[in-house]
Amino acid sequence: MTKLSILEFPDPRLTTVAADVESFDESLQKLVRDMTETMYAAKGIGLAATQVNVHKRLLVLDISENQDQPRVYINPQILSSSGEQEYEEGCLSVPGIYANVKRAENILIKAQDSDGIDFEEELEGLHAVCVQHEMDHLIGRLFVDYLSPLKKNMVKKKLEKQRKVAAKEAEEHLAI
Ligand code: QAP
Ligand code: CO
Repeated sequence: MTKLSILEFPDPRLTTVAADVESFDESLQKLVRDMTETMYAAKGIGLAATQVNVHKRLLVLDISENQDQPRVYINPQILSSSGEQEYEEGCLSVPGIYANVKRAENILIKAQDSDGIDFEEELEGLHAVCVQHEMDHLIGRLFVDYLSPLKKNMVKKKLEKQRKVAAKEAEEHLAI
């Protein structure tokens, strides 16, 4: 298995709109395994293909407490939604940043599994938030896009600063 690298905001590749998955072949199975491993290694609960620079409509998630219930949604579609909930979201592509986002409370979703078999699911709560967040990635949207332009710019600055500090620390480490 391969750990994939995760694109970070404001990388323009994160704004790419993904295309439908058409072949459910061995390379798709490997991508699902690699994405799941990458999500677990990064301590995430959800990951969309866009985040690993693969512009196909699939996402993986695991919202279980023991991180032992991986799920995959291929070519997901929301058939209906209702209600509203607000959740403090984060994102592996926006590390260290959290903000409240309002989304539907309940969704009815249709997707395919890794064999290309159609299924429908009714989701609520965190599971519904996670699928909506990951489906946004597939159309090039991030949770920070729901913030005001001012706040979004502050997020950009904070990430630049974090990366600068991390680079400097790595350099000092080498010098010792
Ligand atoms: C999306 O997010 C999500 O900043 C998945 O330093 C978020 O897995 C769905 C993470 C909230 C539902 C509710 C973020 C890990 C993971 C960070 C994630 C970080 C380390 C985020
Ligand atoms: Co995300």
